[in-house]
Amino acid sequence: MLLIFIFSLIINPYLCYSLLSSPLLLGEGQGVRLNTMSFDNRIIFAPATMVGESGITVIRLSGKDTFSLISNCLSKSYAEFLPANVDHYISHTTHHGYLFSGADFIDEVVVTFFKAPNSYTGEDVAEISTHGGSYIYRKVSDLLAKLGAFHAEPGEFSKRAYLNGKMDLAQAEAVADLIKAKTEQANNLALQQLTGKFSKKIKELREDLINYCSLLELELDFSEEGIDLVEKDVLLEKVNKLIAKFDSLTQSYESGKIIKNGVNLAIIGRPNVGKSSIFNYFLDENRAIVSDIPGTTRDYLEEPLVMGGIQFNLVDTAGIRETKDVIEKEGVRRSKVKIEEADIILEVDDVINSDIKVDSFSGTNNCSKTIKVINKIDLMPDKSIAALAVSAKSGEKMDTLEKTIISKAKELIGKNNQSDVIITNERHRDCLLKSCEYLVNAREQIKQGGGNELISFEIRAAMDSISEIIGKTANVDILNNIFTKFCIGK
Ligand SMILES: Nc1nc2c(ncn2[C@@H]2O[C@H](COP(=O)(O)OP(=O)(O)OP(=O)(O)O)[C@@H](O)[C@H]2O)c(=O)[nH]1
Ligand SMILES: [Mg+2]
Repeated sequence: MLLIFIFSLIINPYLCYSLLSSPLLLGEGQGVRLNTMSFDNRIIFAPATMVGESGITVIRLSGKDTFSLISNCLSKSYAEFLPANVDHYISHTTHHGYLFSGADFIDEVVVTFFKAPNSYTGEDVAEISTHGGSYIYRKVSDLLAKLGAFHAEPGEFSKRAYLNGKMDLAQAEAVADLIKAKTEQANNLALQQLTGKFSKKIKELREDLINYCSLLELELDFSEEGIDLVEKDVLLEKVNKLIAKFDSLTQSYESGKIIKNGVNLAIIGRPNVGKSSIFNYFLDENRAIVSDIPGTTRDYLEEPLVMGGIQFNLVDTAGIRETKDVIEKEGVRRSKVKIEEADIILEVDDVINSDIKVDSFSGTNNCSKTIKVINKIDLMPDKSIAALAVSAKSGEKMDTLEKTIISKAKELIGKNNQSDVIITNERHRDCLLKSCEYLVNAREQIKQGGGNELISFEIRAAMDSISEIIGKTANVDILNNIFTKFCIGK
């Protein structure tokens, strides 16, 4: 057995090489395999900062002939167009100049040059800093279009970075996550993905799969000689371990999605108990209408909120009661949808009628995701109430309620977080699930004494699915779906 192991180790590098250069797989530094991608050389441009009343606007250009385009509009003098020596500019240097459209002076600018391949996209990139303001942006935008550049699509710079091998697909997705991050935790997760920690984990799992495939297929080549390279018991154990790893990664998505998208916190309860008052208290503004008329909130309201470093989506719902009013009925129906979507439910009652239970809908009472709270404690002279009791009006005990919500959210985030790397992306979770299904099939094949071809087929399929995460295999639809969600200019 030991000899076989050593033998397999010796020949593995060759096998890995031959597998990696096969049409199915691509190894490091070999770019990406794309089904129908056509990669254009147009110069693209977009604002990289918000356009409007601001100090400056940065306009980013990328593409093969970017520098010659700049040389057609950047002047050393503002009195007349004296072309700047763009060809002599060194990469990563910034140059002051004047933008001209023909003989018309447009703006005094600073341009930073990044020469391919040492740029974000891997192409020649220029970033023009103009004065802020939408009029100037429009003038510069018209000028660039006149000189042959095209408005970039959302995420087109990052897409080019990916296609030019500057980052893998998971890293490109992390760029969008980083921009959208509103809390330190979300920011850290995006950074973990951007710096390649997550991709490294995926590559390690992929390497394991490649190695198992290699051995199985090599054994097939030696089948006539009757050489056994793979002990099926050992392989079964390894596949079991891999399935466990995939499971724990997949489960981490439950935490990851909450960190990235926020904890859905729904405030529910009978009409008039003070749900909207609690909602306004947490937001510190009169966002929802509050009145003593039961049934004031008709449609739900949703607002983002950060508490204790955690992102929440705070939802105020219509008071739940039996009603014949068609509009209120619809409000109640929508509230119930929001209750279903909630990660944490704040079930509110008040001291006036706290014996009346909110049980006209199913599945929320006594559930671990529910926090029960009694409002309007200020109206009660005897405050020896057992439950968590607050006053949205006076603010009494509202800090205790906030702490309770934060600790419940932390519990929720920590619950499925046993993996050293956390998944935050639904696409990655789906690829892992698919990959895991193939591994389970492979396990069945091994158990039933299936041939190497069948086991190897399943493992290869598992490998293909996991490769999609980092974009080793990807088709144009997947890429479009990913990059169109980016903002313009990134
Ligand atoms: N005394 C007292 N009154 C409160 C408190 N919180 C809310 N109220 C009053 O209770 C009434 C109802 O408050 P809302 O916040 O509109 O109640 P709601 O649960 O959103 O009601 P609906 O939208 O109708 O379901 C208003 O008159 C509030 O001023 C509180 O802590 N103490
Ligand atoms: Mg309300």
